[in-house]
Amino acid sequence: MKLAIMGAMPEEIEPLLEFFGEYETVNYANNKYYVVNYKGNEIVIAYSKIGKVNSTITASTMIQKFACEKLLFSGVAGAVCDSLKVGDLVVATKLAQHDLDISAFGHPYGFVPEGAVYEEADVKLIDIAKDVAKEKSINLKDGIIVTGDQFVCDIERKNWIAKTFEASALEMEGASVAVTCNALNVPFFILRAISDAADMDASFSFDEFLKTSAKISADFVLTMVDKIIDAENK
Ligand code: 4EZ
Repeated sequence: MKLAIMGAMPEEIEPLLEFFGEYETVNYANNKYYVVNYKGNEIVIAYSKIGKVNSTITASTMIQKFACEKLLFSGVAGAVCDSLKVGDLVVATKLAQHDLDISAFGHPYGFVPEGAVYEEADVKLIDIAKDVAKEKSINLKDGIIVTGDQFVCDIERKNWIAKTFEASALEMEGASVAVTCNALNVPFFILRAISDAADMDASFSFDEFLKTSAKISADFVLTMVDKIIDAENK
């Protein structure tokens, strides 16, 4: 089978490339796609660059050009609930765009006509993640992850987002990847390790913990890959 694993920043996919070691590099649409052969399966790895537009291009390319049948996202996020601390893993049950706003017309935040506020992630992939977490005694939380084209480092904005979307964490790519995958009928999974608390210290915390948290997320996704392949070949 063909599997996509994406991140937004180089740091988010470096542990993956290091693990697989050998890959072919394909240049396409202003980006690089790293193609790995793993146990007879093709795994396409890429970092999209930050934000909703870039992540949409990458997810779409992985599906439409590289024919990936499932997509996993690995990266870091800001926590917007008290129970998530730096280094904690959170998997998205569903995702929304917190900066999408046509509320002037009476629509809910995150909604546009013919769309939906929330995009749901694949339940089977979430179940595989929960199995992995249980086996390895890793504390994996699930929750709503929200996405917008802004690095949130303001307590008022953070609290508004948390309340409006019942969110656990926020970042800048998940919901756009979700919209893309659901439109193209490709099961997806969004995992994030916390790097900061989206408050006034967020940029410092992010700089300090980007690498370590990105590795926590990437390592977890790697442990899922074998299980996903096994489930596929059953
Ligand atoms: C976006 N990513 C941050 C990119 C920051 C700096 C050069 C995750 C993230 C995030 N996004 C971690 N913490 C965040 C926060 N507080 N707000 C938004 O996906 C680029």
